[in-house]
Amino acid sequence: MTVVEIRPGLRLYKTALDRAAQESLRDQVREILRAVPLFQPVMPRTGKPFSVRMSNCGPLGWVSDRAGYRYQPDHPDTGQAWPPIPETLLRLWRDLAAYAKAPDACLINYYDATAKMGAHQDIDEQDFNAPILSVSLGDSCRFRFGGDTRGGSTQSLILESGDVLIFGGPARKMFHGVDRILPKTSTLLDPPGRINLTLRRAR
Ligand code: MD3
Ligand code: FE
Repeated sequence: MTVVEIRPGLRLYKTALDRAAQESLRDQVREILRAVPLFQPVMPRTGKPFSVRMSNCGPLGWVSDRAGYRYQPDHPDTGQAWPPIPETLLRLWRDLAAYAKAPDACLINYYDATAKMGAHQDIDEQDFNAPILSVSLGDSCRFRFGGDTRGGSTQSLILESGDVLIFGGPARKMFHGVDRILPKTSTLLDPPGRINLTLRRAR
């Protein structure tokens, strides 16, 4: 594992998870998704669907529907409580995030080859002192990030399967998104695509 400080508060751990650890985490996510299947979030007010499908684990999960963005304890379609966060992820948080409190939310994003995520800030949480930890599995993507206002200069980097990114301190409220998935760059997932797991403190 090699660590790169991209900018203050933004650290990239290349291959924090080796292939065996990625396979194990993939299998745990597959089990979680049997209990709480991917749902199709839509934009508040307009109802326009996201191209990314989502689910969650942990005490709270992030959802988006016509009523707005929020954290809630259960699946928006079935009412099923979110399953616990896998131990592998909690260990990454303990080892890399350097934050006293455990995460209370883990968003699971699934991207097929055509999915992307527009530039946004993560500001639905109550505790901005807590960092956010993100784990990538499957196909690589081009991740884009900028400053704390929309429309300034941006940088991009390629995230690969097993990479972990941590956003804290001055990087916590930066704009970011996923430009595109790079198809056929990984054999980890079947069906192919990319899974991103994001650990947060919502409350
Ligand atoms: C920077 N997910 O779920 S992960 C998200 O790859 C999200 O699925 C992207 O943005 C994905 O909200 C990017 C990296 C990430 C996550 C949270 C952040 C970057 C962040 C919070 C603050 C700043
Ligand atoms: Fe985000």
